[in-house]
Amino acid sequence: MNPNTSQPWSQAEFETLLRGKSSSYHIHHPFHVMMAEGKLTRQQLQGWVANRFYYQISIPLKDAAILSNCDNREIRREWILRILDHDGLQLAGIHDEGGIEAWVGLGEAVGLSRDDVVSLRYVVPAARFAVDAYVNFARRQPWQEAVASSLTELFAPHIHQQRIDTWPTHYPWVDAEGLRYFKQRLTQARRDVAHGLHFTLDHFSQTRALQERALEILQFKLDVLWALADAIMLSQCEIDIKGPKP
Ligand code: AHQ
Repeated sequence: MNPNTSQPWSQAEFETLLRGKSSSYHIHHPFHVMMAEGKLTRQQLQGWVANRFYYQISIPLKDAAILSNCDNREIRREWILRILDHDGLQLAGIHDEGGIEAWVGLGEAVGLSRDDVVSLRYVVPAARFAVDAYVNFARRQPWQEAVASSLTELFAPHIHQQRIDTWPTHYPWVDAEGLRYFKQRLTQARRDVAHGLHFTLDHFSQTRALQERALEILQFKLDVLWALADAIMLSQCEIDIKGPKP
């Protein structure tokens, strides 16, 4: 590692530092650990799906904010695919329902109604605040910073695969069709990360200060995902408040 704090790290060192933040990824959050170990109740799993829907429908708004701020046509041509992945498309004979529709299907697979999911009635305030912090970051910050914030997806294939591997055993009552979203993200996330990482390594390696800013941005987004899991766990776990009953 370059000991000179004014010189940029090499791109390989910089990538290692970005990937090194995996320890803060929400796969390690107690709620997701409980999920992977089969310890969630039906209601807790339903609560997670219903609250995460707000994150899913917010991703295209976040990506549209990046597009609206981005003056680079090559970047926009790649980035627009992310919106289509979630919103779906009907073009030249191709019909893709999209990830948001697949998440509604996940909701129905865990026993929620379509209206339970799309109405957002079960989304708790702290979950909204965490997600809105991410969307507003993308709206207000330079598009290059919003690109860097998407790199939590460096770690996403692992958590999607974990759900694909563990839910059938731990939650056999969930209709397997509902896992479609996780399966399609395995390839989409890898494509997104290849693009976002290449840009981030290149753009932010101009100076050490920019590289350190990219690490700070990635930590912000890791904290968004962690706070979202906090909100869901708090809303879904019985809290036995000691002391005199109100
Ligand atoms: O389903 C997810 C998704 O579409 C995205 C887009 C990307 C971004 O632009 O920030 N991040 C992301 C993530 C998705 N799913 C999360 C999960 O745990 O299911 C993981 C999340 C991410 O790692 O950022």
